[in-house]
Amino acid sequence: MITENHHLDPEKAKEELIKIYPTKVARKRAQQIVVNQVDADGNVPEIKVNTRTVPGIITQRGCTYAGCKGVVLGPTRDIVIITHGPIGCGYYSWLTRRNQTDAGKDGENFMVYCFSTDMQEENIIFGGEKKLRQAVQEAWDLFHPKAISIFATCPVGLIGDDIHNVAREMSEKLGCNVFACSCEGYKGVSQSAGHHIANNAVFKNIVGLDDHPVAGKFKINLLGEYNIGGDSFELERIFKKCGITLVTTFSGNTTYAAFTQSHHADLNCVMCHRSINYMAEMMKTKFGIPWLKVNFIGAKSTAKSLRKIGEYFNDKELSAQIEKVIAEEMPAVEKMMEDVRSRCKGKTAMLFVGGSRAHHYQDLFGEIGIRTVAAGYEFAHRDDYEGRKVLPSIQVDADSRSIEELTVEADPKRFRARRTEEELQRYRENPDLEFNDYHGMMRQMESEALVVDDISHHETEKLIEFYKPDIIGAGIKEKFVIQKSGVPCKQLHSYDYGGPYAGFRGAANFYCDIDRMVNAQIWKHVKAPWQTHPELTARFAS
Ligand code: CFM
Repeated sequence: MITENHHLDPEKAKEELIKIYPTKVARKRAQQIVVNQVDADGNVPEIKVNTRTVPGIITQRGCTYAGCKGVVLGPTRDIVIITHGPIGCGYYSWLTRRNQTDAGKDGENFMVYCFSTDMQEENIIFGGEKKLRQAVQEAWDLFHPKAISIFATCPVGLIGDDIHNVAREMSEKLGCNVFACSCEGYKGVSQSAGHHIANNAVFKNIVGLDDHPVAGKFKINLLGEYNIGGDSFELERIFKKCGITLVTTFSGNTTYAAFTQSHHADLNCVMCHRSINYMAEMMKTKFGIPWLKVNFIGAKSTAKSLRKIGEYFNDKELSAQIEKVIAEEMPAVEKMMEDVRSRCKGKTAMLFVGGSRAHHYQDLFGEIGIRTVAAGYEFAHRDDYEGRKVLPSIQVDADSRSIEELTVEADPKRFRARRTEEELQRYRENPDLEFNDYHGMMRQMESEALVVDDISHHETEKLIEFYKPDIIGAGIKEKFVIQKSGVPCKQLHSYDYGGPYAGFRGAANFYCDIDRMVNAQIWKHVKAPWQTHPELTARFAS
């Protein structure tokens, strides 16, 4: 059933979103909200992104510390993670992201702990390095971990504690790999800066430390998969069944030791391009490992991604096994897909999430006939929207410039070209493969869909009024505002305690969860407080 809403003019929607803003703000937002147009060559309009949020606007974004400590390094179980700062940053980022892990054979899992230097006023005034040294020592004495990482919070950068020097000193003293990240919350415009800082830290301090050969055939790393709700568990199951050797994931359900061996892989598969593309590029330059963009969100997408891997390795046996696995897994998922689609077809979704899921989940919704009418990222860059081909034309501003760009060169001993020039050429000619490339979200979205970067609270409300979508995928900060408007909200960060949603079984889980949400009658009866009590309505004075 297609409702009349679908004929609404997206330009009108855009106007609605920004008309309340002061002129300067409206002008800025107008460049960050784009009506999608895909031409025959796959070109899409330019969108302005990765810029500072206007103060006062309620944004979905997080901070640089969150992207570094929480997102990229947090999911690795056996690295002790010390937050250097006042207790709040550590405490409120403790176990709030659902990156799951195995206990591990050695039982070394520090993810359940919250390590913080708990800086007090005295440390802010006289410096916190002494306290940080003590904290590292204490962590070492208690756990003897393989590595300890230190994460700076805002005050640390402001008072100028030299955390890298402390890390060096303690590394020598303890004989343990101690390293630090200058990921002060204010360092970038969002958590995206933190991803880059974490990529640099892991690459500089861990990747390539263990040269012992890794056993197994068809060795890959999975980059940008963080085991939210157990996604990595499902993907590990599938890889194993296909006979693909997973050296490490960056960084869901993995270990320090696996990172140290990651340079033995022959292919890097990139799931979340935003958070980990730096690592893929650096490993390509230093070790000669090419990368492919994959998406394991959606059953058909999973099959497609497995086939991409098969094509890269160009091995008959592997390809046959991949086909066998797909043939075994698909019927059950497809049966459920058809059933759920019969109840969801024609419904609409809006997705506003992070830096990759607003794209990936469109596949999953599409499989059950739900169209994405509007979508956007919180903190992605133009390449995530428009594809990597725009990289040369991205202007580097002051905010991006404050993040270190590592100079990486081919390792004189360990660089190994994985494929011949001929093979590389063949891969490049196949656009479907996305070989060392990512086409971005907009190219896959339909023309006329609305693309909104760094959406605000006000704009979310306006979009709901305008499109009346059947479901919105977003996060905890938005969830209850959306639901009070009578629209179900699926949390696509934490999965609302559900999941896994990746791979074949994950897709089936997702279909069921969405079926239950969009077909529940309860949402039609929800009245927001301001609908029943109009005196609660407020207006901006600008
Ligand atoms: Fe990548 Fe992520 Fe995402 Fe992300 Fe995140 Fe996340 Fe996300 Mo929340 S790494 S960009 S910083 S896929 S925590 S697992 S869900 S915003 S869309």
